[in-house]
Amino acid sequence: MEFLYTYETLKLEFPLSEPENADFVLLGVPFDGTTSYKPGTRFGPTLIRHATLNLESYILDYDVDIAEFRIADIGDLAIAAGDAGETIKRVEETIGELKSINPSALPILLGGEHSITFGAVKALRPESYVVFDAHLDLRDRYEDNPYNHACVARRISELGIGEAMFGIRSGTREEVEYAEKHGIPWIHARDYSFDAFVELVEPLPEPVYLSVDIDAFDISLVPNTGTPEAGGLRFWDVIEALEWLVESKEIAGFDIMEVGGSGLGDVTALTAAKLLFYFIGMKGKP
Ligand SMILES: [Mn+2]
Repeated sequence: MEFLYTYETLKLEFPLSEPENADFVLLGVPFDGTTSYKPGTRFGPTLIRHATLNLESYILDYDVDIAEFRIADIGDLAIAAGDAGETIKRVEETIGELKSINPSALPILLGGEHSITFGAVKALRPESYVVFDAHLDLRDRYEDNPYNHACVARRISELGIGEAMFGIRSGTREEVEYAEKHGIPWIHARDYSFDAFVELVEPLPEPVYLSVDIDAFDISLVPNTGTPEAGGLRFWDVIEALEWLVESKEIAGFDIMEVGGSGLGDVTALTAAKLLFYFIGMKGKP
């Protein structure tokens, strides 16, 4: 199976399925064209895949071996360098192509900056958007670009998709006012709890698109990301929330975004890879 905009890259080490009959389909999006502070998320997909070499495919907590699951990796998207709008369009088309050949596949994006999530959401048209992020990302424009990474939640909100945000500790007064006006609930990282997560997500309609901006985690876990912020969430807090979510709601798509770095074995990529394996394990367990 060939996709219009993808190319081969480093893949997971265990046997992989073809996209036509996979339950999980990975797509890397090595784009950091609008990154405003710390470049390098273009290397995120490669760094995450490489970091998985360090991990056991057997997940202790769930007694499952994800190497036995049907997982495909369709490689990396051929991005349009510096052009977030065109890259988002290619993501939308590629996810659309994938869903046309395998409607039951769960797409998993590895990024790459957060702006790209908009392409996946447009292709999948979920009812709700649940995001872990340090940032509100509700700006109308940033640096004159509506497709900047700081605007992704705003673009998604404008599609009429309900949102809930967790781990927030950065935004502008205008973004806070936009969230209030449009009824977008968000939980500050210092106020985060499992109960607060369930309370906000339970009423959301399905299916849900789940996005993890890696900067939601405490900065010590994810020092290499586009816009790092101190004071984030613990790893197990996010895993616990995701476990409840995959049990309780239909998931349309999942992504792990804003993973940066310039060297193999990077802490940020190791955090992202562990999250990836846990997500696949909890979603695929019988
Ligand atoms: Mn962020």
